[in-house]
Amino acid sequence: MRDSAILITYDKEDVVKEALALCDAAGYEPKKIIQQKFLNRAKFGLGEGKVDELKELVSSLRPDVIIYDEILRPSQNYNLASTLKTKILDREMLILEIFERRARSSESMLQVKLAQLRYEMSRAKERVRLAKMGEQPGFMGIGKFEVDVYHNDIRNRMNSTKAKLVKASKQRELHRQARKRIGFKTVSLAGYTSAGKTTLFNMLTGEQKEESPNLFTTLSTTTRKIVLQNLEILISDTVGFISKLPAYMIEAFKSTLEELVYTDIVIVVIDASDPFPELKKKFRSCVSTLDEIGVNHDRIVFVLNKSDLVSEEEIVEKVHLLGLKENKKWLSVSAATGHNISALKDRVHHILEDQPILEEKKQAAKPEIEINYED
Ligand SMILES: Nc1nc2c(ncn2[C@@H]2O[C@H](COP(=O)(O)OP(=O)(O)OP(=O)(O)O)[C@@H](O)[C@H]2O)c(=O)[nH]1
Ligand SMILES: [Mg+2]
Repeated sequence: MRDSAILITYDKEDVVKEALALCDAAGYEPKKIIQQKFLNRAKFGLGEGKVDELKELVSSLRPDVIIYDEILRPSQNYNLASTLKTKILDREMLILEIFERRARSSESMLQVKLAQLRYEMSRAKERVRLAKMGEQPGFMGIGKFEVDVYHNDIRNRMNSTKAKLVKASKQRELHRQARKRIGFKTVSLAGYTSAGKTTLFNMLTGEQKEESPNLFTTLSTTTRKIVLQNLEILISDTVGFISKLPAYMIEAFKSTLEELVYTDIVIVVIDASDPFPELKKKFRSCVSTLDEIGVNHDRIVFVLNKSDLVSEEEIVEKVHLLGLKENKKWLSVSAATGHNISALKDRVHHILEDQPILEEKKQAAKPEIEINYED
């Protein structure tokens, strides 16, 4: 049976929809949704009047958790939890729980663990601060000395997890170099969660990786070889993005996301069937995540997916509103029906075919000694 929840979120339709999808993916069943204009008030996140209302709701519904669709500071979380006597999951913790449920590969499990430790660490720091101020002396029934021990323990566990991740990252680096030596070109699929990356990946490779309406279906990268005309290329499916993904989570998933920096083409998959405000929000969140990782815009191709659900005119209009029209770097496809997939393959082939020449030119322009050094 699913744990029951009260969901507190914003009063915007697309935000509620995403919050419900997150609850679903984490295995919670909201019994009641509370929509608010502001969720970032100082003491509780919510206004105090609303907290009183919540108290009554909690005593009648007795939810297992309260899901708070915003990032709460540790003190706000503490205030809410102690007033409502119920576990509070904020947006960060909820996303972490989903990642934990879905992680399969040893690397993604390590990444989730590191993200959880970072989350714990930020909380621990606040608790140490409160303990030192004497505001929360009985933190977990322990005193200041033990709080420091706890703090150090998290730090040690973080360091050992990081060391393991560094090893995994070096392994990836070796793979990348090997692929480069063989001369494979690489293409990666990126984009907001549920945009259809895996469906497109399956369509392009003939694979049958899990695709579903759930958020964060894919957490680890899968790579397959495909042949486009005369060119052998490696194509990778990657973890999806979401708005308000905390920086430390991007950090934890860095070695996976790093693939996007070294890949020849990044195909950013966009769900063209989303209403425009939602589409724009997701688009922005993708572009800023890619910027944060350091992906060069020149290597991005935007794919407006799910063209079977919307008219071509509507797609063109949305693309125009996103400001993509001018650079001709987009294509509409349907990963479900196969519409325009061959055009996408042609586009990818065309870009990749041109690239070796560019690279050779660049190398030829370098002084000889530098080439020797690089070898
Ligand atoms: N109608 C339609 N549905 C699609 C299309 N592409 C994907 N979908 C559906 O969209 C949902 C999400 O697809 P996925 O391929 O799992 O999305 P994803 O981007 O890999 O998502 P994550 O792995 O969670 O990041 C699934 O229910 C797919 O069946 C499409 O072209 N048309
Ligand atoms: Mg996927």
